[in-house]
Amino acid sequence: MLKKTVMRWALVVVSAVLFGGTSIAQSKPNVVILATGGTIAGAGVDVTNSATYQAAKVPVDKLIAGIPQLSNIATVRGEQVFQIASESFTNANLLTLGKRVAALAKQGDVDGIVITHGTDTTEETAYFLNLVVHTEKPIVLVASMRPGTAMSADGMLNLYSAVAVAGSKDARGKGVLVVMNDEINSGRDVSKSINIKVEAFKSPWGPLGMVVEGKNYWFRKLDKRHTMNSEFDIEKIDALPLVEITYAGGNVSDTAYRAFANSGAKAIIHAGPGNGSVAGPLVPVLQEMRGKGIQIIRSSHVNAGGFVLRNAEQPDDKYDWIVAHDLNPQKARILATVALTSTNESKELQRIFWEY
Ligand code: DAS
Repeated sequence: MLKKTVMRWALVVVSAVLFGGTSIAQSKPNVVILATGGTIAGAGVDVTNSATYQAAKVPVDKLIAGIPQLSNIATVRGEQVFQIASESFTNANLLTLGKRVAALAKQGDVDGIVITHGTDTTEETAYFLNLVVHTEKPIVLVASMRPGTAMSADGMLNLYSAVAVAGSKDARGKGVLVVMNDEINSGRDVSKSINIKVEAFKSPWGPLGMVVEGKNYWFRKLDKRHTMNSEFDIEKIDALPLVEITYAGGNVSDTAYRAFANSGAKAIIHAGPGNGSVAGPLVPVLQEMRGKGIQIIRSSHVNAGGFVLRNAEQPDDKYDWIVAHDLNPQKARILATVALTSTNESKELQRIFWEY
């Protein structure tokens, strides 16, 4: 009888270890939530206010207290890094946040990091961290389209899902991630594609996976260089150069380009229509800027994602211009900002735009 009991228990322990049993084999991961503000910390006057509210009001401890189920999937603690709407993010904010993330990622008692953020510039912060933080640990940005005070608020489930992904071993080494609306997107690819739906964040090449009831389902990996495989390291960056974006459509003038050049911009992202096209009268102006040592980077502001190739409609080789590949203008600004901390050589910069 005793022998049978021992055998049964041994089977239970082995199966728990092999198949991820809940109580015996697994201890909960340690996840740190860095709060920066945004709608996920927003508050409206009435439950019907899904679009009228103030961002960056609710502190991180209240966000955590609002989801007691977090303690079932991770040991969570919060830090309030900023409390701002993300359209107000500056390069200084990126540096501060990047250095805090890198420091936490080196701690043995941290298994994953969640960053609550405004939706407006999540795509920029996520790409920046993807470029400069050297860690395999999951770094997950999360936001919401509706404040927590509204009916059918999306922030609670987004934050629960983000903590689940950040605490997952199978999310390691995939680069910085953005979890929104059940999808897991790459911080490199994803951008806010519409400003009024909960299904707002899209990657032109599709999500990396899904997270449903705290479980991850992966479909692909990011091919571009990131995190551990990046040549850029936040621990060696203490200042970020000024890179500006000019938005060009019909009837474009040279006013903004000249103003940015005079303000000390090291690079100008030309957010052009179509294939990052440059209006005829603007070509000599950009050549003049390039002659002054300012890098000219052609990107496209087409909605579903541009794909700017060298020498397709503009003689980039002849003008010594750079193309932003598939990066939208705001992502091109982030990459140019980081790349210019290590080189101002056009061929090197173009290599970086192909690789990251
Ligand atoms: N202003 C927006 C921001 O902070 C609110 C939001 O959507 O998060 O990005």
